[in-house]
Amino acid sequence: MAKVLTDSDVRDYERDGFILARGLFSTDELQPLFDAYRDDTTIGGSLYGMADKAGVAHPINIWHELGDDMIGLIPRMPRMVDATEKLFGEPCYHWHSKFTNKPPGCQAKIDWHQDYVSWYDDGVMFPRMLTVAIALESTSRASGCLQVIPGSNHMGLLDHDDTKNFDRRIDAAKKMLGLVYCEMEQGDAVFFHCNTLHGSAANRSTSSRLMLFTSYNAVSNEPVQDITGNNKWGKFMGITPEERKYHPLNKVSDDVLQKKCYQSAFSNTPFKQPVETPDDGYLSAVPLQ
Ligand SMILES: O=C(O)CCC(=O)C(=O)O
Repeated sequence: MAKVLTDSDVRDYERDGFILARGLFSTDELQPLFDAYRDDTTIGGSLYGMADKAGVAHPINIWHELGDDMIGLIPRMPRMVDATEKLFGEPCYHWHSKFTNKPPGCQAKIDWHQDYVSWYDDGVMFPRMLTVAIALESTSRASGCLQVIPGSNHMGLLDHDDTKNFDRRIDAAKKMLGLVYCEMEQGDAVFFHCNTLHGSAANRSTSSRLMLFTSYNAVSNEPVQDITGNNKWGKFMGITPEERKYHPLNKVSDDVLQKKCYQSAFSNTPFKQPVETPDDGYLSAVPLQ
């Protein structure tokens, strides 16, 4: 097992709802992915926009199937999977992954939210899910780094649709619990619980802010198929209830990036497209230029 997290890290994660894993990947491992993204700005034409509450979009690409290109290998590497399983205390499977980018000067914010609000709607019973956010380049407060509210994982699932009180709760949570700006170097990562409140601000810098997010579910927590809600976010991401079911995660060796055991960065991955856009503005899929 790749020794990424210690028992004390697990305790910190349980208390704070996140753990910062500095240098989870090396620059040598990730730079080819960053270069490929920068060289193909449409990502094979798959880019679409996710708008914030103000209707301003930032580019995202989502995938579910994990193949043998870089973005199919990363979610299957022991340092990701073993660490997640140590935090869960049980086996996990891949839920989905995505790039989120904020080009230089991008005014889009990621509004405060808990990821579990969307996965609850997919029919998941327990918040035994997490995301690993990997910095593909350095990210600062100026470029709109990820922000988390430590300890908010203990608040339970908030009603995101009760917007007035939701905003008040966020303000109160910030006052009571504080706010952490996850400024990171390329290769650093944050593991965060699906009920941890998080978001990010506009990019006021002259650099982009490219991140890779991989989410996992505990194997015991497969969605219950007849309570899939309206699968609103699943439709937005183009992921079907069938794809949300447990499927084995075929781990690869931890040196696959180092040894460049891939043909391409992402050209073998079938990216998803929204099949339906919910009418609440902040989830609308905005086509990008
Ligand atoms: O890119 C970010 O800053 C956050 C993204 C995020 O929270 C999400 O996609 O759920």
